[in-house]
Amino acid sequence: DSKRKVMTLAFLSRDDEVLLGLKKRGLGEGLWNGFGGKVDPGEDIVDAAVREVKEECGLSVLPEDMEKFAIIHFEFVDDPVILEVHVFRCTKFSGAVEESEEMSPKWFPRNNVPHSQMWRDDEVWYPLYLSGTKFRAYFLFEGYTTILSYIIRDFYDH
Ligand code: 8OG
Repeated sequence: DSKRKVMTLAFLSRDDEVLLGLKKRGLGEGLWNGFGGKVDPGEDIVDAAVREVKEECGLSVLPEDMEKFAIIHFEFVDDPVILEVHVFRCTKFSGAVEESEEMSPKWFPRNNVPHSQMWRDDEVWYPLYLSGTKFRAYFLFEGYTTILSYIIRDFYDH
């Protein structure tokens, strides 16, 4: 299915803080987000998540410490491409936080992230991340700021 783009997104946390990056270019520019990007052809999704975290914020995560908690599909009106985003939580990592060309990283209190400067859908599902719930979701966007409809269900439902 050539119209499906598989992507990763990882949230690293320590104590009561979560590391977000201010995106400096491309999709989501000007927004705070976890770290991630496109999975390369033939690349394992977890390996891609590890690679993107390293590239974008300098931290190293072992593949077994990438805990998948969500798969979110995004569709945009008048765009045939469906984004399939695999979302991970990590509490174990090593190295030092470094700014990259793509992201400017900063620790935030986990309970107080800047929702007005994040993707609109995050406000809907971020509480599930905080509570440790696994889920699947689908969001239909018009442009990049209007959610027309969405569905959230248990991770293990089909
Ligand atoms: O390759 P690039 O850096 O452009 O990848 C985009 C990143 O943004 C990737 O990690 C997936 C993530 N992303 C979306 N849509 C949304 C969204 O609606 N919310 C959040 N939190 N992240 C998103 O592509």
